[in-house]
Amino acid sequence: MIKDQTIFGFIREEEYRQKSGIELIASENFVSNQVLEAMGTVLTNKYAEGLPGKRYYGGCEIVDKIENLARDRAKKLFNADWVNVQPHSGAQANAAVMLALINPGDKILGFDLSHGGHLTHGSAVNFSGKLYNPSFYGVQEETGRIDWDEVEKIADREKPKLIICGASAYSREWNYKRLREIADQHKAFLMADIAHPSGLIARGLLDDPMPYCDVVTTTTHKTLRGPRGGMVLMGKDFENPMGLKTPKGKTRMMSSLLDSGVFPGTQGGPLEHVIAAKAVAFEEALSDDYLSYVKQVRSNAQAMSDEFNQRDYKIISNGTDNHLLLIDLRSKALTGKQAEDALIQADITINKNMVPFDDRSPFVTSGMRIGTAAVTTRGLLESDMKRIVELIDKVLTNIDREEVILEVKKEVNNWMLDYPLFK
Ligand code: DSN
Repeated sequence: MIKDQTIFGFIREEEYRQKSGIELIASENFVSNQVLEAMGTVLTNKYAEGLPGKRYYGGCEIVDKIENLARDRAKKLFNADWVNVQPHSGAQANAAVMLALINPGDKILGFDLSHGGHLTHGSAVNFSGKLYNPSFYGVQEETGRIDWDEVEKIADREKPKLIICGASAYSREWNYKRLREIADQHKAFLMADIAHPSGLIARGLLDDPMPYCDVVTTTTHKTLRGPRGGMVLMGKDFENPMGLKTPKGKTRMMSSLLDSGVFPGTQGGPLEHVIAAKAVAFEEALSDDYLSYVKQVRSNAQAMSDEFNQRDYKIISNGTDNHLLLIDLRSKALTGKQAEDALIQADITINKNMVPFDDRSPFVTSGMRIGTAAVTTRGLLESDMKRIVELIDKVLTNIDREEVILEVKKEVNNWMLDYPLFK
Protein backbone atom coordinates (compact mmCIF):
# COMPACT_ATOMS: atom_id res chain seq x y z
CA MET A 1 0.00 0.00 0.00
CA ILE A 2 1.27 3.48 -0.87
CA LYS A 3 1.89 5.62 2.19
CA ASP A 4 -0.65 8.39 2.60
CA GLN A 5 1.71 11.29 2.01
CA THR A 6 -1.06 13.85 2.40
CA ILE A 7 -2.01 12.88 5.91
CA PHE A 8 1.58 12.20 7.03
CA GLY A 9 2.54 15.55 5.53
CA PHE A 10 -0.06 17.24 7.72
CA ILE A 11 1.16 15.29 10.75
CA ARG A 12 4.71 16.53 10.10
CA GLU A 13 3.37 20.08 9.81
CA GLU A 14 1.61 19.73 13.16
CA GLU A 15 4.76 18.27 14.72
CA TYR A 16 6.70 21.29 13.52
CA ARG A 17 4.01 23.63 14.89
CA GLN A 18 4.23 22.00 18.31
CA LYS A 19 8.03 22.09 18.29
CA SER A 20 8.45 25.67 17.18
CA GLY A 21 5.82 27.44 19.28
CA ILE A 22 5.15 28.19 22.94
CA GLU A 23 2.19 26.11 24.10
CA LEU A 24 0.16 27.72 26.87
CA ILE A 25 -3.28 26.16 26.46
CA ALA A 26 -4.00 25.05 30.02
CA SER A 27 -5.56 21.74 28.98
CA GLU A 28 -2.68 20.64 26.74
CA ASN A 29 0.60 18.87 27.35
CA PHE A 30 3.27 16.85 25.52
CA VAL A 31 3.31 13.10 26.12
CA SER A 32 6.50 11.07 26.35
CA ASN A 33 7.78 9.04 23.42
CA GLN A 34 6.68 5.79 25.05
CA VAL A 35 3.13 7.10 25.58
CA LEU A 36 3.04 8.04 21.89
CA GLU A 37 4.48 4.69 20.92
CA ALA A 38 1.89 2.71 22.92
CA MET A 39 -0.94 4.55 21.15
CA GLY A 40 0.33 3.70 17.68
CA THR A 41 0.20 -0.08 18.14
CA VAL A 42 -1.77 -3.15 17.03
CA LEU A 43 -3.90 -2.87 20.15
CA THR A 44 -6.14 -0.57 18.11
CA ASN A 45 -7.29 -3.68 16.21
CA LYS A 46 -8.84 -5.38 19.20
CA TYR A 47 -12.49 -5.35 20.27
CA ALA A 48 -12.85 -5.84 24.02
CA GLU A 49 -16.31 -4.76 25.12
CA GLY A 50 -16.77 -5.54 28.79
CA LEU A 51 -14.16 -5.62 31.53
CA PRO A 52 -11.00 -7.74 32.00
CA GLY A 53 -12.09 -11.35 32.58
CA LYS A 54 -15.67 -10.53 31.48
CA ARG A 55 -15.47 -9.63 27.82
CA TYR A 56 -17.97 -10.10 25.03
CA TYR A 57 -15.20 -11.17 22.59
CA GLY A 58 -12.51 -13.86 22.51
CA GLY A 59 -8.79 -13.20 22.27
CA CYS A 60 -8.76 -10.64 25.09
CA GLU A 61 -6.17 -12.37 27.31
CA ILE A 62 -3.45 -9.86 26.50
CA VAL A 63 -5.53 -6.71 26.53
CA ASP A 64 -6.91 -7.93 29.87
CA LYS A 65 -3.37 -7.88 31.28
CA ILE A 66 -2.87 -4.37 29.94
CA GLU A 67 -6.15 -2.99 31.24
CA ASN A 68 -5.65 -4.63 34.65
CA LEU A 69 -2.24 -3.02 34.93
CA ALA A 70 -3.67 0.35 33.91
CA ARG A 71 -6.31 -0.03 36.63
CA ASP A 72 -3.79 -1.06 39.30
CA ARG A 73 -1.48 1.83 38.45
CA ALA A 74 -4.33 4.37 38.44
CA LYS A 75 -5.53 3.12 41.84
CA LYS A 76 -2.05 3.42 43.27
CA LEU A 77 -1.54 6.88 41.80
CA PHE A 78 -4.79 8.28 43.17
CA ASN A 79 -5.09 6.11 46.28
CA ALA A 80 -8.43 4.89 44.95
CA ASP A 81 -10.35 1.73 45.72
CA TRP A 82 -11.88 1.43 42.24
CA VAL A 83 -11.34 2.80 38.75
CA ASN A 84 -12.69 2.43 35.23
CA VAL A 85 -10.04 3.42 32.67
CA GLN A 86 -12.23 3.03 29.59
CA PRO A 87 -13.84 6.48 29.13
CA HIS A 88 -12.72 7.93 25.82
CA SER A 89 -12.66 11.43 27.30
CA GLY A 90 -13.55 13.48 30.36
CA ALA A 91 -16.94 14.30 28.83
CA GLN A 92 -17.64 10.56 28.39
CA ALA A 93 -16.58 9.91 31.98
CA ASN A 94 -19.02 12.57 33.21
CA ALA A 95 -21.82 11.22 31.00
CA ALA A 96 -21.26 7.72 32.38
CA VAL A 97 -21.40 8.93 35.99
CA MET A 98 -24.60 10.90 35.47
CA LEU A 99 -26.25 8.00 33.66
CA ALA A 100 -25.31 5.71 36.55
CA LEU A 101 -26.26 7.94 39.48
CA ILE A 102 -29.26 10.03 38.50
CA ASN A 103 -32.30 9.96 36.22
CA PRO A 104 -33.23 12.28 33.35
CA GLY A 105 -34.95 15.34 34.77
CA ASP A 106 -33.11 15.16 38.11
CA LYS A 107 -31.56 18.32 39.50
CA ILE A 108 -27.81 18.84 39.29
CA LEU A 109 -25.73 21.70 40.69
CA GLY A 110 -22.48 22.64 38.97
CA PHE A 111 -19.96 25.46 38.61
CA ASP A 112 -21.12 27.99 36.02
CA LEU A 113 -19.38 27.55 32.66
CA SER A 114 -19.03 31.31 32.25
CA HIS A 115 -17.21 31.48 35.62
CA GLY A 116 -14.78 28.70 34.73
CA GLY A 117 -16.87 25.53 34.84
CA HIS A 118 -17.25 22.88 32.16
CA LEU A 119 -19.84 22.17 29.46
CA THR A 120 -20.65 18.77 30.93
CA HIS A 121 -21.55 20.25 34.31
CA GLY A 122 -25.01 21.35 33.17
CA SER A 123 -24.56 23.69 30.19
CA ALA A 124 -27.76 24.15 28.17
CA VAL A 125 -26.01 23.15 24.93
CA ASN A 126 -24.65 19.89 26.39
CA PHE A 127 -26.31 16.54 27.24
CA SER A 128 -25.92 17.46 30.92
CA GLY A 129 -28.14 20.53 30.55
CA LYS A 130 -30.56 18.89 28.14
CA LEU A 131 -31.18 15.65 30.04
CA TYR A 132 -30.88 16.94 33.59
CA ASN A 133 -32.17 20.00 35.38
CA PRO A 134 -29.17 22.23 36.14
CA SER A 135 -28.50 25.11 38.49
CA PHE A 136 -25.15 26.79 39.06
CA TYR A 137 -22.87 28.44 41.56
CA GLY A 138 -20.18 30.93 40.56
CA VAL A 139 -17.41 33.09 41.95
CA GLN A 140 -17.75 36.35 43.85
CA GLU A 141 -17.11 39.37 41.67
CA GLU A 142 -14.73 41.06 44.16
CA THR A 143 -12.59 38.02 45.00
CA GLY A 144 -12.87 35.81 41.93
CA ARG A 145 -13.29 32.91 44.36
CA ILE A 146 -16.15 30.54 45.11
CA ASP A 147 -18.08 31.45 48.25
CA TRP A 148 -18.95 28.15 49.95
CA ASP A 149 -21.79 29.73 51.96
CA GLU A 150 -23.35 30.79 48.69
CA VAL A 151 -23.01 27.24 47.31
CA GLU A 152 -24.83 26.00 50.42
CA LYS A 153 -27.63 28.53 49.93
CA ILE A 154 -28.12 27.49 46.31
CA ALA A 155 -28.10 23.81 47.27
CA ASP A 156 -30.71 24.52 49.99
CA ARG A 157 -32.89 26.24 47.42
CA GLU A 158 -32.42 23.78 44.56
CA LYS A 159 -32.06 20.47 46.42
CA PRO A 160 -29.92 18.81 43.73
CA LYS A 161 -29.47 15.05 43.45
CA LEU A 162 -25.90 15.56 42.26
CA ILE A 163 -23.40 18.30 43.15
CA ILE A 164 -20.48 18.69 40.76
CA CYS A 165 -17.23 20.41 41.63
CA GLY A 166 -14.24 20.99 39.40
CA ALA A 167 -13.50 23.41 36.59
CA SER A 168 -11.75 24.26 33.37
CA ALA A 169 -10.70 27.75 34.31
CA TYR A 170 -10.56 28.11 38.09
CA SER A 171 -7.14 28.56 39.61
CA ARG A 172 -7.97 28.05 43.29
CA GLU A 173 -8.34 25.19 45.76
CA TRP A 174 -11.68 23.43 46.26
CA ASN A 175 -13.26 22.97 49.66
CA TYR A 176 -14.20 19.29 49.26
CA LYS A 177 -14.93 18.87 52.97
CA ARG A 178 -17.49 21.67 52.95
CA LEU A 179 -19.04 20.36 49.73
CA ARG A 180 -19.37 16.93 51.35
CA GLU A 181 -21.29 18.50 54.24
CA ILE A 182 -23.56 20.34 51.80
CA ALA A 183 -24.15 17.16 49.77
CA ASP A 184 -24.93 15.20 52.94
CA GLN A 185 -27.56 17.75 53.98
CA HIS A 186 -29.45 16.94 50.78
CA LYS A 187 -28.51 13.27 50.41
CA ALA A 188 -26.95 14.32 47.11
CA PHE A 189 -24.09 12.59 45.35
CA LEU A 190 -20.87 14.60 45.16
CA MET A 191 -18.71 14.31 42.07
CA ALA A 192 -15.37 16.02 41.50
CA ASP A 193 -14.18 16.50 37.94
CA ILE A 194 -10.44 16.98 38.39
CA ALA A 195 -9.59 16.88 34.67
CA HIS A 196 -7.34 19.93 34.89
CA PRO A 197 -5.35 19.58 38.12
CA SER A 198 -5.35 15.76 38.37
CA GLY A 199 -1.57 15.46 38.12
CA LEU A 200 -1.08 17.96 40.95
CA ILE A 201 -3.71 16.21 43.06
CA ALA A 202 -2.22 12.76 42.40
CA ARG A 203 1.13 13.87 43.74
CA GLY A 204 -0.20 15.71 46.79
CA LEU A 205 0.24 19.33 45.67
CA LEU A 206 -3.46 20.12 45.94
CA ASP A 207 -6.20 18.88 48.28
CA ASP A 208 -7.42 15.39 47.57
CA PRO A 209 -11.13 15.00 46.68
CA MET A 210 -10.99 11.20 46.99
CA PRO A 211 -11.88 11.00 50.72
CA TYR A 212 -14.85 13.37 50.34
CA CYS A 213 -16.40 12.79 46.93
CA ASP A 214 -18.51 9.79 45.98
CA VAL A 215 -17.02 9.78 42.50
CA VAL A 216 -14.08 11.48 40.84
CA THR A 217 -13.64 11.87 37.08
CA THR A 218 -10.61 13.08 35.18
CA THR A 219 -9.08 13.34 31.77
CA THR A 220 -5.68 11.73 31.35
CA HIS A 221 -4.07 14.21 28.97
CA LYS A 222 -3.82 17.51 30.81
CA THR A 223 -1.50 17.89 33.81
CA LEU A 224 -1.49 14.08 34.07
CA ARG A 225 0.45 14.02 30.79
CA GLY A 226 -1.03 10.85 29.35
CA PRO A 227 -2.90 10.09 26.14
CA ARG A 228 -6.15 11.84 25.29
CA GLY A 229 -8.79 10.05 27.38
CA GLY A 230 -10.73 9.89 30.63
CA MET A 231 -11.43 7.74 33.67
CA VAL A 232 -13.76 7.40 36.65
CA LEU A 233 -12.49 6.67 40.17
CA MET A 234 -13.82 6.14 43.67
CA GLY A 235 -11.83 6.56 46.86
CA LYS A 236 -14.04 3.87 48.35
CA ASP A 237 -16.69 1.67 46.80
CA PHE A 238 -20.08 1.50 48.56
CA GLU A 239 -23.58 0.07 48.22
CA ASN A 240 -25.82 2.20 46.03
CA PRO A 241 -28.25 4.23 48.15
CA MET A 242 -30.99 4.05 45.48
CA GLY A 243 -31.65 0.43 46.44
CA LEU A 244 -30.87 -1.01 43.00
CA LYS A 245 -30.47 -4.80 43.19
CA THR A 246 -28.60 -7.46 41.25
CA PRO A 247 -30.66 -10.25 39.59
CA LYS A 248 -29.86 -12.31 42.70
CA GLY A 249 -31.44 -9.65 44.95
CA LYS A 250 -28.22 -8.21 46.42
CA THR A 251 -27.76 -4.42 46.59
CA ARG A 252 -25.49 -3.37 43.73
CA MET A 253 -22.20 -1.74 44.54
CA MET A 254 -21.55 1.72 43.11
CA SER A 255 -18.62 0.31 41.13
CA SER A 256 -21.00 -2.00 39.28
CA LEU A 257 -23.35 0.90 38.44
CA LEU A 258 -20.47 3.07 37.27
CA ASP A 259 -18.95 0.28 35.17
CA SER A 260 -22.36 -0.14 33.49
CA GLY A 261 -22.57 3.63 33.04
CA VAL A 262 -19.42 3.46 30.92
CA PHE A 263 -20.30 0.23 29.06
CA PRO A 264 -22.94 -0.49 27.89
CA GLY A 265 -24.38 2.83 29.14
CA THR A 266 -22.48 5.36 27.09
CA GLN A 267 -19.70 3.59 25.18
CA GLY A 268 -18.99 0.51 23.09
CA GLY A 269 -15.55 -1.05 22.70
CA PRO A 270 -12.75 0.45 24.77
CA LEU A 271 -9.65 1.88 23.06
CA GLU A 272 -7.10 -0.63 24.30
CA HIS A 273 -4.19 1.14 22.57
CA VAL A 274 -5.09 4.28 24.54
CA ILE A 275 -5.54 2.25 27.73
CA ALA A 276 -2.01 0.88 27.23
CA ALA A 277 -0.75 4.44 26.85
CA LYS A 278 -2.67 5.45 29.98
CA ALA A 279 -0.91 2.63 31.87
CA VAL A 280 2.46 3.92 30.67
CA ALA A 281 1.58 7.48 31.71
CA PHE A 282 0.38 6.37 35.16
CA GLU A 283 3.69 4.62 35.80
CA GLU A 284 5.51 7.78 34.71
CA ALA A 285 3.30 9.84 37.03
CA LEU A 286 4.32 7.64 39.97
CA SER A 287 8.00 8.52 39.42
CA ASP A 288 10.18 11.04 41.26
CA ASP A 289 10.75 12.85 37.96
CA TYR A 290 7.05 13.47 37.61
CA LEU A 291 6.81 14.78 41.18
CA SER A 292 9.53 17.31 40.33
CA TYR A 293 7.65 18.09 37.15
CA VAL A 294 4.33 18.92 38.85
CA LYS A 295 6.12 21.03 41.46
CA GLN A 296 7.73 22.96 38.63
CA VAL A 297 4.37 23.33 36.84
CA ARG A 298 2.98 25.08 39.90
CA SER A 299 6.07 27.24 40.51
CA ASN A 300 5.99 28.26 36.88
CA ALA A 301 2.31 29.26 37.14
CA GLN A 302 3.13 31.35 40.20
CA ALA A 303 6.10 32.98 38.47
CA MET A 304 3.91 33.80 35.52
CA SER A 305 1.21 35.21 37.77
CA ASP A 306 3.77 37.45 39.53
CA GLU A 307 5.05 38.77 36.23
CA PHE A 308 1.56 39.49 34.86
CA ASN A 309 0.79 41.29 38.12
CA GLN A 310 3.92 43.41 37.75
CA ARG A 311 2.66 44.42 34.34
CA ASP A 312 -0.79 45.40 35.65
CA TYR A 313 -2.78 42.56 34.15
CA LYS A 314 -5.90 41.68 36.10
CA ILE A 315 -5.67 38.06 37.18
CA ILE A 316 -8.96 36.58 38.37
CA SER A 317 -8.57 35.88 42.12
CA ASN A 318 -5.18 37.64 41.95
CA GLY A 319 -3.17 34.49 41.48
CA THR A 320 -3.19 30.73 41.32
CA ASP A 321 -2.90 27.59 43.41
CA ASN A 322 -2.59 25.27 40.42
CA HIS A 323 -1.29 25.21 36.85
CA LEU A 324 -3.40 27.96 35.31
CA LEU A 325 -4.25 31.63 35.26
CA LEU A 326 -7.34 33.39 34.04
CA ILE A 327 -6.72 36.96 32.96
CA ASP A 328 -9.35 39.65 32.45
CA LEU A 329 -8.23 41.78 29.50
CA ARG A 330 -10.89 44.48 29.85
CA SER A 331 -8.51 46.77 31.72
CA LYS A 332 -6.14 46.47 28.74
CA ALA A 333 -8.97 47.33 26.32
CA LEU A 334 -8.59 44.01 24.51
CA THR A 335 -10.92 41.09 23.88
CA GLY A 336 -9.88 37.47 24.35
CA LYS A 337 -10.26 36.93 20.62
CA GLN A 338 -7.93 39.81 19.77
CA ALA A 339 -5.32 38.47 22.18
CA GLU A 340 -5.58 34.89 20.92
CA ASP A 341 -5.41 35.96 17.26
CA ALA A 342 -2.42 38.25 17.80
CA LEU A 343 -0.47 35.77 19.91
CA ILE A 344 -0.94 32.94 17.44
CA GLN A 345 0.76 35.15 14.83
CA ALA A 346 3.78 35.01 17.14
CA ASP A 347 3.47 31.22 17.61
CA ILE A 348 2.33 31.64 21.21
CA THR A 349 -0.81 29.59 21.78
CA ILE A 350 -3.25 30.59 24.49
CA ASN A 351 -7.03 30.43 24.45
CA LYS A 352 -9.59 33.16 24.69
CA ASN A 353 -11.82 32.49 27.68
CA MET A 354 -14.90 33.92 29.30
CA VAL A 355 -14.14 35.63 32.59
CA PRO A 356 -16.66 35.79 35.46
CA PHE A 357 -19.37 38.41 34.75
CA ASP A 358 -18.21 38.69 31.16
CA ASP A 359 -20.26 40.94 28.91
CA ARG A 360 -18.97 39.43 25.68
CA SER A 361 -19.98 36.25 23.82
CA PRO A 362 -18.00 32.97 24.10
CA PHE A 363 -16.73 33.62 20.55
CA VAL A 364 -15.15 36.92 21.58
CA THR A 365 -14.74 36.82 25.39
CA SER A 366 -12.94 39.28 27.66
CA GLY A 367 -10.23 36.98 28.90
CA MET A 368 -7.41 34.63 28.19
CA ARG A 369 -6.54 31.38 29.97
CA ILE A 370 -2.93 30.34 30.32
CA GLY A 371 -1.46 27.13 31.69
CA THR A 372 2.07 25.96 32.38
CA ALA A 373 1.77 22.15 32.01
CA ALA A 374 3.13 21.95 28.45
CA VAL A 375 5.94 24.52 28.71
CA THR A 376 7.12 22.83 31.90
CA THR A 377 7.28 19.45 30.15
CA ARG A 378 9.45 21.25 27.65
CA GLY A 379 11.90 22.09 30.42
CA LEU A 380 11.16 25.78 30.99
CA LEU A 381 11.69 27.30 34.44
CA GLU A 382 10.54 30.36 36.43
CA SER A 383 12.91 32.79 34.68
CA ASP A 384 11.56 31.56 31.34
CA MET A 385 8.01 32.35 32.50
CA LYS A 386 9.05 35.97 32.98
CA ARG A 387 10.41 36.02 29.45
CA ILE A 388 7.19 34.48 28.08
CA VAL A 389 5.08 37.13 29.83
CA GLU A 390 7.37 39.82 28.44
CA LEU A 391 6.81 38.43 24.92
CA ILE A 392 3.04 38.18 25.44
CA ASP A 393 2.98 41.75 26.70
CA LYS A 394 5.03 42.91 23.71
CA VAL A 395 2.49 41.39 21.32
CA LEU A 396 -0.55 42.68 23.21
CA THR A 397 0.80 46.21 23.47
CA ASN A 398 1.68 46.21 19.76
CA ILE A 399 -1.36 44.40 18.47
CA ASP A 400 -1.55 46.36 15.21
CA ARG A 401 2.18 46.31 14.49
CA GLU A 402 2.86 43.29 12.32
CA GLU A 403 6.63 43.87 12.32
CA VAL A 404 6.79 43.68 16.13
CA ILE A 405 4.70 40.51 16.19
CA LEU A 406 6.95 38.90 13.56
CA GLU A 407 9.98 39.87 15.60
CA VAL A 408 8.45 38.06 18.60
CA LYS A 409 7.63 35.03 16.45
CA LYS A 410 11.27 34.82 15.36
CA GLU A 411 12.42 34.96 18.96
CA VAL A 412 9.89 32.28 19.97
CA ASN A 413 10.94 29.93 17.15
CA ASN A 414 14.67 30.35 17.83
CA TRP A 415 14.19 29.94 21.55
CA MET A 416 12.13 26.75 21.23
CA LEU A 417 14.83 25.16 19.05
CA ASP A 418 16.87 24.93 22.24
CA TYR A 419 14.16 22.76 23.84
CA PRO A 420 13.72 19.76 21.56
CA LEU A 421 10.52 17.73 21.75
CA PHE A 422 9.88 14.13 20.63
CA LYS A 423 13.55 13.22 20.38
N1 DSN B 1 -11.55 21.61 26.50
C1 DSN B 1 -11.01 21.41 27.80
C2 DSN B 1 -10.29 22.60 28.30
O1 DSN B 1 -9.65 23.25 27.50
O2 DSN B 1 -10.31 22.90 29.48
C3 DSN B 1 -12.01 20.97 28.77
O3 DSN B 1 -12.74 19.92 28.24
